[in-house]
Amino acid sequence: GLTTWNDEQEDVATELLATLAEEVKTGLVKTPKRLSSRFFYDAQGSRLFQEIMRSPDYYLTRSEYEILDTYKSELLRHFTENDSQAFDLVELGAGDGLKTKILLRYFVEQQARFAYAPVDISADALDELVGDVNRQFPDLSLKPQHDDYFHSLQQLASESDTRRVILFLGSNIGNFTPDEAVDFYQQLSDRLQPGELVLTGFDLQKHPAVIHTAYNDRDGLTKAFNLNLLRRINRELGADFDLAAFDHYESYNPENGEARSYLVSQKSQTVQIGALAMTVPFQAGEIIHTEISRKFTRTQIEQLAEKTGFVVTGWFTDSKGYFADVVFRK
Ligand code: AVI
Repeated sequence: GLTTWNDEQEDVATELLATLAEEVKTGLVKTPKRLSSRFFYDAQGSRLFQEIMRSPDYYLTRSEYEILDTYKSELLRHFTENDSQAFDLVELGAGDGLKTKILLRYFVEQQARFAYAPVDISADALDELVGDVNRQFPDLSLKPQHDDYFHSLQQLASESDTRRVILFLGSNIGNFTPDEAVDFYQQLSDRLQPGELVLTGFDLQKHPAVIHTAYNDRDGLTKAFNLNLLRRINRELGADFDLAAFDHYESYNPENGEARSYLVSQKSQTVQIGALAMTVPFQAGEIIHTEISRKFTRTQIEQLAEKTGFVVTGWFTDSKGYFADVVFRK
């Protein structure tokens, strides 16, 4: 019933607050300081990310949108094994589901037999998505889950009556370290049965200037998104970060395909974190590393599949060759 669901939501929220506290406690005493981008997505962070996805400089979303729109019928053939098989579409990090709705609409039109199971770390984004999908596709069966990827992976049963297709879109995979990425597919591989699929959106290596611009957008949305992490820590952990005293800096290294986000202290200052009884000193110009957004080569993607027990059975790119949606089959 409703009470149980609310209780569960509260448990998840309490757990997320505890992980944020732990992250801040350990991350801000490291040299260099660091905080994980997984904490970007509170209500405001999710909204800012939606704005980033509409920015003309953030090409990733448009590229993937083009791919899904162009290849939706081919993707459905992959998902149903050419045989109108029923499947559960499990989307990790669904967000506002803007791109996924292209697939949902087409699959519903084609009367595919499937249920949609979105998973997201942001309760607000998930609530919105569920409301939206219910309105647009009233007959589609929905199984939402408020959780982070790793936890939801652990909940993924190793056996299922319904064939599962896992969606991991938007280059979310790029926010993992190489080791985390291997670990992620290994966990999937361990839980999926032969014939089950993972469709992942990978941002590809390209002219470094294009990538650099995507993370240094003209409207300062990426800057606001990055700084919002400090606002969240102020609110949830009673800290007193002065947002005006920090700047956003993003570098892209074309040698290893890593875009990295930093917050930069604009002056020598001290920050109090009330809930942790912690005082954090910053020197002028000192950074907090907040995010990695990795860009891939085709070879790296194929090696990732091979290493973790998958076979690449589908490779779809946009007309510019900026982005790839790739089918891994267990
Ligand atoms: C969610 N993730 C794939 C985005 C990215 O591109 O790494 C988050 C983001 N960070 C800055 N802009 C967008």
